[in-house]
Amino acid sequence: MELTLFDYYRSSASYRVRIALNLKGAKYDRVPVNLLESEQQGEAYRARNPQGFVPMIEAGGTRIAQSLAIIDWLDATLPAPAFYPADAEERAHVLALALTVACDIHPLNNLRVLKHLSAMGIDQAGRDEWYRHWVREGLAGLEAMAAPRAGRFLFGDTVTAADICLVPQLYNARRFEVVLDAFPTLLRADAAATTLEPFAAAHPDRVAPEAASG
Ligand SMILES: N[C@@H](CCC(=O)N[C@@H](CS)C(=O)NCC(=O)O)C(=O)O
Repeated sequence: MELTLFDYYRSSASYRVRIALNLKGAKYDRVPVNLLESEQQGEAYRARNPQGFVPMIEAGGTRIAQSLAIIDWLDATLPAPAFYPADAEERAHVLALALTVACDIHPLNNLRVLKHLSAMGIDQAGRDEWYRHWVREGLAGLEAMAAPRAGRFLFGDTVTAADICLVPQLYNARRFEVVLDAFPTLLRADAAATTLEPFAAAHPDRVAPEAASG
């Protein structure tokens, strides 16, 4: 099946989907949507994804938005390696970790939110403080939730959807110079995951427009 991913190299929700596609060994084409030029708001893109967000994937005649929906669809379509444990309670735990990033941390720091803070007169220092505050608070919760059951990765010794969400969030946190020392479990899982080629190949530096043009 032909897969076309509409994404932006630095978008952490897009980064999640690139990791997931690579883990499944899926071949896909990328169509970059430049968020800094507001292409996600343009008529052409909104005709494909009315919400005006990346990522979005086209698979045959189907379009799927929302990174966790895409990841779930990939998991149902290409079963190995599974992104969630088979046990129902363990699955719920992994999903809770993933949702902590995707629903509680990331949306507060989305581009449109930061732009709106700016429109309300909040300066760069204020926006940075907003960003760091919510990331620190969110990661503290994630650390406490994950630590008792973490192994090499965020849950046990196998990569799950939780790691797929964690790595892009920490990438983002580092860009905004959030101090991460208080989160040893998260740092351990991040270090283990980022050595794996499916994660490394999804990194923004590897897919940046400059990387593509050599
Ligand atoms: N819940 C969505 C969030 C998608 C999202 O927020 N994408 C960001 C980039 S990481 C975006 O397109 N932002 C555009 C904007 O804020 O205008 C998902 O997981 O796919």
